[in-house]
Amino acid sequence: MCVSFSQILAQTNKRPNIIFIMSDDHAYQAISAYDQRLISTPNIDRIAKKGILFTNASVTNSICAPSRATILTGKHSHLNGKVDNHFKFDTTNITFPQILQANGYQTAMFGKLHFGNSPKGFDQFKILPDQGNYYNPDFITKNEGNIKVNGYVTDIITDMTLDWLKQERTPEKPFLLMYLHKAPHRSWLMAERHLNEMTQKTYPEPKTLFDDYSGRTSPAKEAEMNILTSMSWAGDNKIYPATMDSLKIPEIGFDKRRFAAEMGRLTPSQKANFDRVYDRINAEFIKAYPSMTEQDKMRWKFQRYMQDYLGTLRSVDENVGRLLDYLEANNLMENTIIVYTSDQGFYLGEHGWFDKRFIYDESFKTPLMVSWPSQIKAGQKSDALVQNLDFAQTFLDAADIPAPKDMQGQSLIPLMTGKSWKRDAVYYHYYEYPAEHMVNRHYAIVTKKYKLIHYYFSTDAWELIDREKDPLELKNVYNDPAYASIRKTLHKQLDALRLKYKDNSTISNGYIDRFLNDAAEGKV
Ligand code: SGN
Ligand code: CA
Repeated sequence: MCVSFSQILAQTNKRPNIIFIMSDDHAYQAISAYDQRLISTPNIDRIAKKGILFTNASVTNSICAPSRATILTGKHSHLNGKVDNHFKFDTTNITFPQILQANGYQTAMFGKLHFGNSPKGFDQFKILPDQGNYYNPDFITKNEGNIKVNGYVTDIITDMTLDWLKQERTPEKPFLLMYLHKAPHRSWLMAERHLNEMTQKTYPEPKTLFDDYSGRTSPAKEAEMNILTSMSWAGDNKIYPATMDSLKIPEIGFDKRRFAAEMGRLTPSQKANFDRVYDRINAEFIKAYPSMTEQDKMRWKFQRYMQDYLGTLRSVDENVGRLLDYLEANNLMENTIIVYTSDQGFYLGEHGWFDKRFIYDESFKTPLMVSWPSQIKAGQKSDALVQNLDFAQTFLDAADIPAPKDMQGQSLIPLMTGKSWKRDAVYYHYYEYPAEHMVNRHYAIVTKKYKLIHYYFSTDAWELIDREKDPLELKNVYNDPAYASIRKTLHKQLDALRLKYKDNSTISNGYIDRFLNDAAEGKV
């Protein structure tokens, strides 16, 4: 006899708790469950060991707030309206937390949302305004107004999360807890306790650190996210303004202003700890700089970038461990779905880049692991083409609540519990251009074997990437006669996918007019 999932739920008579852990800009290359070259993340890896690790998870639009909007609504950006970071989320959208709350779930959110407004459907929230700050951050809270909390953001968000579990959770109800880190977002300020250790390490360079972008159409070369030419000395690499002045290094980007804004938040004792470490780095740099070639500078900046970026992840991993320890000690693992993911991936020097936005793997793909010991077998790995679009329906399915018909994802529950699940291709659309980092607009179809990408707006260019033969994604084979037939097939599939997801726009939602208006008013 075949027993359905809802029958199993009815038998156990207990809907699962859901803990959604998301970091901001966490590259899968920086999780040891995926890749051991850069950092060890034993606590995050615990989730993969207890459940399932996805090696082909991706986002529909690789940028922060749009990814979050897709997660909450289960809809692509062009339908939920949040196509970019600049404009507020449209709160007339129905989100899965609202549906869970209406169906008896207790709901809470702590950390970064980045919507420009407060979330609906939460019994409790404490969120960072906009991007938030690493040190002594402000929070917008549901019940206490705006507050400032002293300390380090990753520790504070975890404290809030644990306090809620200990003091506010109603044990009779299932809960949804969204635990959303700011780290490892730019400008990468790590906790004081990791400064000394993490600034003395050296890291292996990615194979494509010196990519010259010659094998692709113009957007890769035109983007402003190359570590050598777009990463700022002060704000990112922590080269102090006095050092820059003495060496006559020209500013890149926002540089000194952003640097001053972040550093200005530190207490004198925090500042002293930073100075102890960064003074040493500045002194070394002053000696080395005069004889550095451009290649040396790239290498030096890459190392500084990795030290600070990975430094912020040390506390994410420690704090995820604190949460998991609490859940284990309080018998809350068995029937709790725990997700660890990021709002998108990130370039850690691949193609010479930092940041995200592009559809090339390191930003298009995102880490994803899920545990739910009572339902999901431990130690699994899946290369299925799953997306952030699927979370809403997955959670509603787990709670046995029908999803609204206009959600566009697919529940991952059958896939994770060994039932049949199928998807041949996913759709991607990035819009935020012209804007910081200057990544042209593009939409694409991605299968396990190929990517067919259309860059439009300030250009009109197609790329075809053979993912199996060219895993580093260096060569556009769109005009190679050997790919004529696959190109034709992919074009057809892309047209069908755009129809299925109802995306017939290229210039979406008057975005460009709003952007230009804001630019004219000095808001961008
Ligand atoms: C900030 C960063 C950018 C980053 C965007 C979006 N610049 O503007 O490098 O791409 O956020 O990031 S900074 O100089 O202010 O650090 S997102 O994760 O919110 O989408
Ligand atoms: Ca992000």
